[in-house]
Amino acid sequence: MRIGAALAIAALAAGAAVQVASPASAAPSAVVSGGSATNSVAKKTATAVCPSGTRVYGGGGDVTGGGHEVALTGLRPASVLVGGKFVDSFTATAEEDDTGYAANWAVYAYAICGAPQPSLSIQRATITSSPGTDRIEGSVSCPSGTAPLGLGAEIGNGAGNVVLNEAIGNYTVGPFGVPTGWAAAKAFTDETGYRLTWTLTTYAVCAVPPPGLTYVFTDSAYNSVDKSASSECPLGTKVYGAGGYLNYLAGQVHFDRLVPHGSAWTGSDVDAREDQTGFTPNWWATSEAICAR
Ligand SMILES: [Ca+2]
Ligand SMILES: [Ca+2]
Ligand SMILES: [Ca+2]
Repeated sequence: MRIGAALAIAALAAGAAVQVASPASAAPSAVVSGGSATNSVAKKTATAVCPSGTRVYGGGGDVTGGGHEVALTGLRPASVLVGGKFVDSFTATAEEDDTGYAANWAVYAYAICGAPQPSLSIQRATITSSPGTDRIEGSVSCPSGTAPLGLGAEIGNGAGNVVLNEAIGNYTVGPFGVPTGWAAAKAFTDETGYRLTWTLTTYAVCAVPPPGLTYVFTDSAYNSVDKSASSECPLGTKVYGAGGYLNYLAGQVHFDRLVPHGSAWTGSDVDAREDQTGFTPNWWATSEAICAR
């Protein structure tokens, strides 16, 4: 894998003239999962660990059995060096609402993993709430020349009173014609508010743009019921990362599921739900799939 990355970097440095005879596939090579226990503990996490020699591109999380009272509150790509080798993973966290939830439920994490990508890094930024704040909007930029392959967002110290509302990213041309990679996240306090201090961390897994890099956004129906949205990658590409967005800026709708999908991992899904007491206005959900060859 290291040799493949070195060849890829050499090819980039030399421009299009260099052809690598058998380049390492840039596409994700594995989607792995991990699950929590199934019980009624109020906050649980699950971690999916990438196979040895692969790096995390992105991932997702899925709550099962959570009804309208358990929300995804953390989607976190991570990388640690163990004995000089990267051990990469994706962790999903879910929490019961502030009034609790009697039934048993579980959370699953999915990690999209593959060959090391040139200049891969995990960027993060944390914002702490001010007293009485009902929302935090966070963002991170990718290092120059790199684009987000995967996304993440995580609430700290929300104690079931704060839900994620957005984890999206893109590679867009800025005011001076320079492409910039970025990720953004939002979180909101619930219907009854929250007095304590909480945090939102935004994550982006950044790398040199792989061939065919495309950001696909798909909106659900616009109404006042639980809903899903699915994004399909262009033919010949696979999903590297998943994201989502809930258009209504309130803490009364949440992510129940935000995952890569398909037997060949060619898209992503978002399932979004209203809270325990429901939510009257119309709203929609958007899924994002970050796709490349
Ligand atoms: Ca409850
Ligand atoms: Ca509350
Ligand atoms: Ca409500």
